[in-house]
Amino acid sequence: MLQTIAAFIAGADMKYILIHQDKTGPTPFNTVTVDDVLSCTVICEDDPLCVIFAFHDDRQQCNIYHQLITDSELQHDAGMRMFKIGNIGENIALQKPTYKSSRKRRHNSDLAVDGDTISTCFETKEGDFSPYFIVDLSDIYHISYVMIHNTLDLDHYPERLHDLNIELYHSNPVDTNSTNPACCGFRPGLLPTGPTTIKCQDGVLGRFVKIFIEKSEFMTLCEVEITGHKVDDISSQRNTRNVNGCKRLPSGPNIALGKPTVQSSTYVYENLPLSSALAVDGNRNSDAFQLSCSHTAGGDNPWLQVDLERIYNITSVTIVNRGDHREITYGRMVDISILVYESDPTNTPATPGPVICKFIPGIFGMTSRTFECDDVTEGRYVRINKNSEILDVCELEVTGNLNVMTSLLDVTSE
Ligand SMILES: [Ca+2]
Ligand SMILES: [Ca+2]
Repeated sequence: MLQTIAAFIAGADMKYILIHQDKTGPTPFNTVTVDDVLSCTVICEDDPLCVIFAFHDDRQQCNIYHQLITDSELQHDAGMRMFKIGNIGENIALQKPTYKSSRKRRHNSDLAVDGDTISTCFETKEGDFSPYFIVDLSDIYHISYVMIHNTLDLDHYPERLHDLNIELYHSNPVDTNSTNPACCGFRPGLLPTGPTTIKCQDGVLGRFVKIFIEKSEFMTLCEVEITGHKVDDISSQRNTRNVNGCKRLPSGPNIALGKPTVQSSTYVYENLPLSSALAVDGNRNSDAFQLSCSHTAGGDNPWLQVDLERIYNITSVTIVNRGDHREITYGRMVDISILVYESDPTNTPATPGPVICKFIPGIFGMTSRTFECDDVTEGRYVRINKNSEILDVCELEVTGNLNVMTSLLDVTSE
C-alpha cells in the first residue's frame, strides 16, 4: 500500500512517500524521540544526508537513515512506518553538456548524464589529482537534490568516490575565473555502491554544477541526477547564501616530503627492501610493485613514522593507500590511527604521549584520502598506526604551520 504524504512543512514542495509499514532498516544513523511524524520529517529535512526516515507512533521513535535501504536489509517492527523522499521532480541533468578534469579512455563525462545509472560511467585519468565533473544545466536553477550513482563493480573501486564537494556556479568555472560558488553540499567519507542522495543547502542556485574530490586521484561517476526548479525571475537569480563555496582542505606544502622515516619492520621484495622512505618520496604511485610504497614485514602491530624535524601545528594528513591486488589489500587497511608526538616515540616512553590527529574506523579503501586533525595538533613526529598485520603506505603527506613559540625557542638556543 503506497500512501503519499504531501507538504508536511508549510510552503515546502517536498513530498514523502510511505515505502514500508511495520518495517525498519539496519542500524539507523540517528535515533531520537519526538512527538510525531511531522517532527521526524523536520529532523530529516535538517540533516543534509537524510534520505529515509522511519517513525513509530507509540514509542515516538524517529530513525534517520543516510542511505537507501534494500529490501533484504529490512526487519519487521510492528508499528514502524518508513518514508522516503518522493516526487522530487524530473532529472534536469539528463543529456546536458558536461566538462571534466580528464578522461580515462572512452569513459567520457557525457556517460554520467546518459540516463544509464549502472553500465556507463565517466572516469578520470590516472595521475589526475584534482578530479572534477561539471554539468551545464543551461538555465539557472534552485537545486534541491543531487543523486550520485557509484559503480556497483568492485573491480572499478567504488571507494574511490569519497569526500565529495558539490558547488554551483552561474558561469562556467572552466572558462572563467568564476568566483563565489554556492555550496550545495559536502558528502564526507566513502560513498557506498549504487545511489547516494545529497540534499542541497536551502536556497542555493546555479547553472553549472561542479562535483569534485580534493587531493585525491580517480573519480568514477556512473550517473549524476539533479532535481530543482528553474529561476525565472531575473532579479532573484543571485545567490545570497553559502556563496563562499564548500569548505576546503588546508593548503600548503607537503612538510613530510623527504623527511626522515622509520617503520616497525620492513618487507623485502626480491632483495629490494620496501623501506619507510618510499612513503615520503613524493611519488604517489599506488602500485606497490612500482617500488614507491613502504611495506612492513608482518608479525607486528605495524606503524610508520615521519620526523618533521621541527614542531608544527599540523593541519592535515593525506594517506595514499595501495591500489593493486585488491583481493589482499582491500581488507588490510582498516582502523587506522594518525598520531602526533612531540618527542620521538621510538625512544620509549614518549613524553608527553601522543595526540590523536584522527582515527579512521573501518575500511580505508584503495584510494587516497585527506584528514584534518580533530583538534589543534602540535608535534614533530607523525605516526600511522594499526592493530592488524602489515601496513603499506604509498605516500604520506602532511600540511601544517611552523609552531611560532617553539621556533622562537629554536632561534634563542642557536
Ligand atoms: Ca551513465
Ligand atoms: Ca611513494
